[in-house]
Amino acid sequence: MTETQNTLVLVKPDGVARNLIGEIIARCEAKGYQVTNLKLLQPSQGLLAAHYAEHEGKPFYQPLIDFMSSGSVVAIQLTGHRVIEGFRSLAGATDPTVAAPGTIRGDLGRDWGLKVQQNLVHGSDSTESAERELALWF
Ligand code: D4T
Repeated sequence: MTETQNTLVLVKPDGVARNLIGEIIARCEAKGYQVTNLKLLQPSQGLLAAHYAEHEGKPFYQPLIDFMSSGSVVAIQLTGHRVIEGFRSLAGATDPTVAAPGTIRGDLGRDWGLKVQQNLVHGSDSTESAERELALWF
């Protein structure tokens, strides 16, 4: 039997502004994952810089930081076997235009013609990222 995993899910400011917090959490719970920690916060520049350190220097970095600090974010610790991979699958591709129908980004997201994709959610991409990110946000 594999070990239970934890992942960090963020409902980004576009998801909060569009009143999709419940819809996004409902999809996680309907899949069978458990919400084991949750908070609504306005992330600081320092927290976002640490969270997105791997993207520093990329053309979408500053627009990404500006977007992520433009409103409230919901941080969720989601728990279950293979939840890191499972939530990435629920979220869909980074680019909401091509994210598969049935996924959060495919069903609820679109391109708004901005410098950064507003794609509703973040999900950790590995066990190392999940541990690092959960320690930052909780
Ligand atoms: P996050 O990290 O938010 O879950 O998204 P992904 O794992 O799907 O994507 P990412 O870390 O590669 O990118 C972080 C964030 O930047 C936006 N982005 C990304 C963008 O606007 N243009 C791009 O070309 C890329 C790669 C979207 C998500």
